[in-house]
Amino acid sequence: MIAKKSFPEKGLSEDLIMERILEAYHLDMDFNCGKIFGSMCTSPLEIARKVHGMFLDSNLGNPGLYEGTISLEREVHGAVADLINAPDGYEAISVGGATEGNIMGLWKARNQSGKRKVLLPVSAHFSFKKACDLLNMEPVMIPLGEDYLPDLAVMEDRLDGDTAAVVGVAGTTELGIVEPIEAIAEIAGDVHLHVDAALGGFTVPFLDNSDISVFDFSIPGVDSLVLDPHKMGLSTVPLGLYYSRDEHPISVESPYLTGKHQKTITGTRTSASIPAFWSVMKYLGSQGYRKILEGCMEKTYWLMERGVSLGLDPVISPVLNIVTFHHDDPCGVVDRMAQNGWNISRTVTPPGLRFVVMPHVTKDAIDNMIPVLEESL
Ligand code: 0PR
Repeated sequence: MIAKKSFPEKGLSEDLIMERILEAYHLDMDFNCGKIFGSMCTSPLEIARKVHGMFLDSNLGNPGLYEGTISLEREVHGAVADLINAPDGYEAISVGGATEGNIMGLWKARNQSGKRKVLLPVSAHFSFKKACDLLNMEPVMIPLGEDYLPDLAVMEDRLDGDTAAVVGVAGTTELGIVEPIEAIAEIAGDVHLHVDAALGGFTVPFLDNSDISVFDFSIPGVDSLVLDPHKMGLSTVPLGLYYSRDEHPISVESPYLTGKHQKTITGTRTSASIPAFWSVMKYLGSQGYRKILEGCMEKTYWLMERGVSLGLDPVISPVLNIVTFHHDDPCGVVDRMAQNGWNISRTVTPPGLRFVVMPHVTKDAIDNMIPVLEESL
């Protein structure tokens, strides 16, 4: 527990405030320090920072006051709908990130089916555990095969008349695998299929790799999908985009506000990050994203090679910008690295060391990290 301190009685001068603020600011790790390998977020583009700062007042929980933000939101929703092949009649909702989007998808599935079981590959992000708990749904875990893909035979076997939803992941948190959504859709049949494309949404469309399977609404069985501008969308936190194939059926009336109803879980909600992302999208275009991702993939393979030269064994050949090496004591390595100021993360299935090669990870940063990793193994 944090000790109680008296709430400030008298105001302080700006100078005194900034002294303490700067002290705290410099304690935070900076993406450009070259030591962050465990984050799926990155330093937002300069234009995103600038625009985000301009829209601090905006609150789409009360949309009638923010016509400008809404107009940019519509453009974002439309353009991203094109990126993920959303069908006519789709609905898009800006959310705080994939956690919220995953809850929205399962919420829709539960209410429409009146059922509670969710088939969840072991690879699925822990946010689904929150979703199931909140929605009183029952996760039915689907094991992974030797290739770390969901065991489709088991999935088929577990799907029954009580199943509300099936989940597939495009860009798994631990390995960056794009699961075979098309095959999962075939198994799901009429059951709601929710795709978590938090990472894959802004990577797969920009990779020229025909080996990566399709994950989006071009598969008729995909009912809902979330993707995160605040990850490889390279914009500011927090922003996720939730898409539903048809109208999202859940809303409550919001009588005191300018909007007639709210569909989001949060009331006052993420807003400045929408114009910020609009700017990034316009600034980079597909070409810009492609180029940045190409750089990330080159560095990903470089990091893999350097790891292999230390005797580490990559779990898979990287598909997206994540390298994971098998390791028996990942917690120990992560802790030893952290003691020296380096941030890497661990995986559970299988136990391993995970490196996320976001745009802030430079080749020099990799070269500087490798000797520290060697000492920490
Ligand atoms: N789905 C997938 C596939 C994810 O990888 C994540 C987050 C989520 C959903 C949840 O997204 P939000 O946290 O945006 O709601 N995965 C990252 C991870 O666990 C989250 C993260 C982000 C971790 C930034 C560290 C960090 O610095 O690695």
